[in-house]
Amino acid sequence: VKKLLDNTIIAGTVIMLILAIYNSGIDLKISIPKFNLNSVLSNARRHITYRQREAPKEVEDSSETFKSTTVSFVHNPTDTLALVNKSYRFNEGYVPGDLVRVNIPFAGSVIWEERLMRREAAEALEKLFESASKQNIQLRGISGYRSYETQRHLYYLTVRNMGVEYAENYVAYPGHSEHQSGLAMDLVGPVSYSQLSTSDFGNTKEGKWVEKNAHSFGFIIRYPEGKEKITGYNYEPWHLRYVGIEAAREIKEKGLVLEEYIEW
Ligand code: DAL
Ligand code: ZN
Repeated sequence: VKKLLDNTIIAGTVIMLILAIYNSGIDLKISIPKFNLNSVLSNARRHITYRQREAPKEVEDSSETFKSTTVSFVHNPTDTLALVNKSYRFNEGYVPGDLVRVNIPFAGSVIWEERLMRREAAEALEKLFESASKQNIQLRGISGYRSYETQRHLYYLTVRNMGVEYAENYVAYPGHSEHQSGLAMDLVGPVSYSQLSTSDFGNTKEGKWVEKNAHSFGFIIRYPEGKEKITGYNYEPWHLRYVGIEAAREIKEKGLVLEEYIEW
């Protein structure tokens, strides 16, 4: 009995030590998020919401835009300049082959999948965050890679909660989202960690910093103000799309959107 007790005490001490290191933020050179029960529970809830609700076929078919738009498959899905929009879509099973966990701070309730991006984009975004942080700009990621299925549920939930018109202006139809490319990330600033992004982000000091500096790291504000007719979406100051430094610089200098740059 004494031996059993001793072993239990030793095992308990080891576990407590591991938990203490885990929560202390000591850099063990492995990327494990700090344990946060609220965040874990909220992720689990969100995941269950996504998985349990079956988006009925009628909801997907309710979109007038998609009934009237000619849709083709994305020509070059793995290219950093791949054009994904209301006219070009990924097939249902497309998953980028080089998704990695992005090592940046995330807003609390972000599911595991949405913490991923393609390697090149992830590395570029980490550099952007590093530079922002040095200038006292506190950003958080809220949504990176989204599978077809996640997008389908997001679209469905948005239609259900906000109506079809709102959904069409802000949420891509499944298969049509840049988030499926693994090259996009939505950001928030410290005032809205727990909220969804709003167009107000563009007026915050974090939003202004992103607008001014994103191109230096290869990112563009994909849905700018004034280009709604071309992009098909309302202004989204929070949605960054990785295109590489050269393209991002040119797009910014010439005031283009990706559709115009690719045709140009
Ligand atoms: N918010 C963008 C359009 C998306 O859902 O991909
Ligand atoms: Zn987005």
